[in-house]
Amino acid sequence: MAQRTLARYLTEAQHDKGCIPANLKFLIEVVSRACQAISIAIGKGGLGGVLGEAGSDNVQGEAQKKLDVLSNEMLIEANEWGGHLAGMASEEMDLPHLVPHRFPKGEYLLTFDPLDGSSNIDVNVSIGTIFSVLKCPEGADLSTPEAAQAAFLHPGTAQVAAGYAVYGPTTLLVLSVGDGVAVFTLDREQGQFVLTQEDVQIPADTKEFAINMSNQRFWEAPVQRYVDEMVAGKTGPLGKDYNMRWVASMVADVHRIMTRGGIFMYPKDLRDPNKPGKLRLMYEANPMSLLVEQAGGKSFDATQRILDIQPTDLHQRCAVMLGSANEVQRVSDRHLT
Ligand code: AHM
Ligand code: MG
Repeated sequence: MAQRTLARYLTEAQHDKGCIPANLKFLIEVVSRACQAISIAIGKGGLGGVLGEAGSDNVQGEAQKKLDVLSNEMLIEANEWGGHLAGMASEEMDLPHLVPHRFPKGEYLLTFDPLDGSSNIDVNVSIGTIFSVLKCPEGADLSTPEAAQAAFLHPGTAQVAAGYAVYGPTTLLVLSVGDGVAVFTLDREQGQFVLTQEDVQIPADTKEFAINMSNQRFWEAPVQRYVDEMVAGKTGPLGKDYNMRWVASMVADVHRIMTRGGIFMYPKDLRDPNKPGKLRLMYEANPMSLLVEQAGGKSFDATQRILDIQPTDLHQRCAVMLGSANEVQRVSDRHLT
C-alpha cells in the first residue's frame, strides 16, 4: 500500500473530512518543512557549528542558544512569504513578527517555541519545536507589532491546529487539526514525513510521573501531597508503585505520555510570585493541551482546563498538569480538598 505522507494525510483531511481549508494545509506543510530543516541543522551538531550559546537573551531573560535563534529564523523565513499568515509570535521574540508588506497576507496566526528543551541541545538529548495555529480576527489591528499582540490573545480552544516536532533518535511530527492526533516519521532519504500512527490514545491510568523534583520545596501544598502519595508507592494511599521520568524537554516528556501514558507537571511554585509556573501558555501549554485532549487525556493548570484560560499577555506563563485523564483529575482534586 502506498505510504501516507503528511501531504496526503492533509489532502484527505481537506477533501474527505472537510476539516482543513487549503491555506491551513499549506501552512502545516510549510511548518513541517521548516522542522525538517531544523532537524538537519540539529543533526550536524558540532560539525555544523550550531551548538553553544548565541550570546543574547530572549524576552524572558533566558540566555539564547545558537539553535534557539537559528530555528526561530528558519520558521520565520519559511512562513512569511506564502500568503497564509498574518503574523507570527515566538518564545524568542518580544513582539509578533508581522508579514512584511512585500508579501501577501493570510488569515492565520502562528505561535511557536522554535527549539524547546534548549538545556538539552549541547548534551545530545531530544529537543523539539512546538507550534499553535489561530485564526486572525477580522479587522485586527496589525499596523504595528505592538498593536498586533492583541490579535493573538485567544484561549486555546480557538486553536485550529497544533503540533510538535521531536528531534530524537528519529524525527517525528505529532499533529492535530482537531480530528484526533496523528504521528508522522521523517523519512530522511525521501525528505518527507510519513504517517506512522493515527488516532493516538493516552491511557487513562498510569504509573509514571514527570516533574522536576529539585523544585519540591517550592511547590504548593496540594502538589506536595500528591507527589508524596505517588512516591509512597504500593504501601501509600494510591496503592501502586510509580516510576519517575524527567527529560527536561517538554516535547520529549509529552511524547512519552502520548506513547504510553503518564502525568507531566510543571506546577506553580513559590520561587517568584510573578511567574505562575515556568511554561508559556501561547506556544507551549496551549498546543500541548490541545494534543493531549485530542488523544483523550486532560490538561489543567491546577483546577482549570488550560484551553479555557483567557490570555492577557503573549508570553504569559501558567502551571501545567497534563496526561493520563484519571491522574490529572486526581491532582486537580487535591487542590479542591
Ligand atoms: P525552553 O522553552 O526555554 O526550552 O524551556 C522550557 C523547558 C521545557 O521543555 C521543560 O519541560 C522545562 O523547561 C524544563 O525545566 P527545568 O529546567 O526546570 O527542568
Ligand atoms: Mg519551551
